[in-house]
Amino acid sequence: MQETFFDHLPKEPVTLSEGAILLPGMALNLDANIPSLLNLIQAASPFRNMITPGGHTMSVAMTNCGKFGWVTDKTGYRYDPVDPLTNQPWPAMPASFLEIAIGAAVAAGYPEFQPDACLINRYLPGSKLSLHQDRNEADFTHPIVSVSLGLPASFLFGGLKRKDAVKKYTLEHGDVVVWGGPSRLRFHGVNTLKMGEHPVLGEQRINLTFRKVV
Ligand code: MD3
Ligand code: FE
Repeated sequence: MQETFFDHLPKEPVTLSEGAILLPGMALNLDANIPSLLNLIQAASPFRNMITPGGHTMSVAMTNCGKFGWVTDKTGYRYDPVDPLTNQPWPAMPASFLEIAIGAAVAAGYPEFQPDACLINRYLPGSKLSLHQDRNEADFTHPIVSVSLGLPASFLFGGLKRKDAVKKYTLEHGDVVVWGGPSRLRFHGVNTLKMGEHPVLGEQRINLTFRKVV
C-alpha cells in the first residue's frame, strides 16, 4: 500500500459539528514548501484588499490559485477565471495543495472532491473576517477544505442563521478542516488576529480554502 498523509497524522480527527471534521496538523507535511509556493503565487497574482459590494475595504488580503478565483468588488461577489488585477488567469494550483485538499476530503468521507478553486486569505495582526456564509458555489453537496498556516486564529463557528449562537475554536498552523454536510452553510468568521511571530510564516496568518465551483 502507498503511504498517505494519514499514516502520519499527529493527532486524531475531531468532529466539530455534524459534517465539520478537524484534522489537526494534517498540513504540517507541506511545511517546508509553503513559503516558496506562496511566493510563486503572489508574484503572479498579488494579495490585495478587495472591496465589498457595500463599499468597505476588507482587512483580509486575498489572492487565488486554480481555475477560478473568488473576487468581490462594488458589483458583487463572483468566481472569475481571470484575475481582475492582472487580466490573466490565476496561477495554477500547486500539486501539493491539491494533494492535501483531496487527501483531507477522502479522510472525511468525500472521495469525489475535485477542487477547482483555492482562495488564499492573508491576515496581518488586526485583520478579521466578519460572520458570513459561503454560498457563491453551485453545489453545496461539495465540501470546503480549509488549511490554516502561520499565526493561530480564533475561529467563530455559528449555525444556519446569523443570530444563532457562535462557538470559538483555535485554528493553528497545519490544521485542516473539512466543512461538509449540514455544516456547509453554517455562518463562520475569524476574530481580529493578535500580534505574534510564527517560525515559518512570520507575522501573519494564511488560510487556504479549497472549493468546487462548477
Ligand atoms: C465553515 N475563511 O475564506 S476557514 C473563507 O480562516 C473563510 O480565512 C476563514 O471563511 C479563514 O470563506 C475560515 C474555515 C472555513 C472555511 C469555509 C467554511 C469554515 C467554513 C465554509 C462553510 C462552513
Ligand atoms: Fe467563509
